[in-house]
Amino acid sequence: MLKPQDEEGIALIMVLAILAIISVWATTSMEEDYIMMRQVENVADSSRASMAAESAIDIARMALEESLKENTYDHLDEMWAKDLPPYPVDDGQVSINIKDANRYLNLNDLVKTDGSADPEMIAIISRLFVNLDVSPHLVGIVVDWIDMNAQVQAGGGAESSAYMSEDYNIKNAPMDRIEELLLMKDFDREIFDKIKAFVIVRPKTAGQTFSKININTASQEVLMALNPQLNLTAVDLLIAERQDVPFQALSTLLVPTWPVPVKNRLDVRSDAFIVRTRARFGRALWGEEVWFERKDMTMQLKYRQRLGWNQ
Ligand SMILES: [Ca+2]
Repeated sequence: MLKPQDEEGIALIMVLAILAIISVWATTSMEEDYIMMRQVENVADSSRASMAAESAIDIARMALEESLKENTYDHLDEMWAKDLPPYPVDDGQVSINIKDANRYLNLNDLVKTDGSADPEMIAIISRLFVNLDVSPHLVGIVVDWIDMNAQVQAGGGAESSAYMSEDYNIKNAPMDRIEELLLMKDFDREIFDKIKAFVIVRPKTAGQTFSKININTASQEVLMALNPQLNLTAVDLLIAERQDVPFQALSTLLVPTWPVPVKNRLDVRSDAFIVRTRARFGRALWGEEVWFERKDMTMQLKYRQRLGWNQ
């Protein structure tokens, strides 16, 4: 049986113990409150960043639709094409970058709609690769990755047997992402980095056998790959010419120097645009990539995706 003073003693110990527990709880709670405050701040920053990115997309769409009203051709001197520095908003900043998809060569065009290889596009991409110091046998590897048959391309290709040691199979279907190149035989990051500024991956436009290349926006490298009859000097001359006055119709293009089949692939306007927005508020960074496709006088959103930190 406990004596009264013992009971007091125990009561005191219990009070002390409870106090200790409370003080530990209070300290962690203060830390949690601080973490909570940081979290609230982060959430506020990231929602501001996502809203800023959202507005940037709207602004990009307006700029693109405005340019549709102005003329029937697209060129690098138009408002949408200008590279603007990041724009300050409150204590954050937003940037918009718009590129037309028609300045790039579409790798999916290496294979026709019937699933067979397109020799003309193979020649174009091979010229691009050679000019970029990339082995042209890699073109055959891309063709085999996309085409539905299991026949290895002459001059170097790779069908399913080349991927036996991988934990994935050959695709035998159009590419969905440019990064698929990194899965293909003999490709590596260095080659990918050399070519990524000149090629794109997109589905074929309905009713078209290939994506058109805009002669007003295509780079020197793409123009040289397109036309085997134009050397560097001639392409630079063409670029200087379009800087003075953009091509408004294909008929104004120097007809004799362009082989007709290649000319069929050209246009003076673009039908798709890639918008990249980045917004930074506090610790939050929000990036998005959006595809717009021209439909009559409007821009239709085809897809949007969030960008990673390093994209
Ligand atoms: Ca194949």
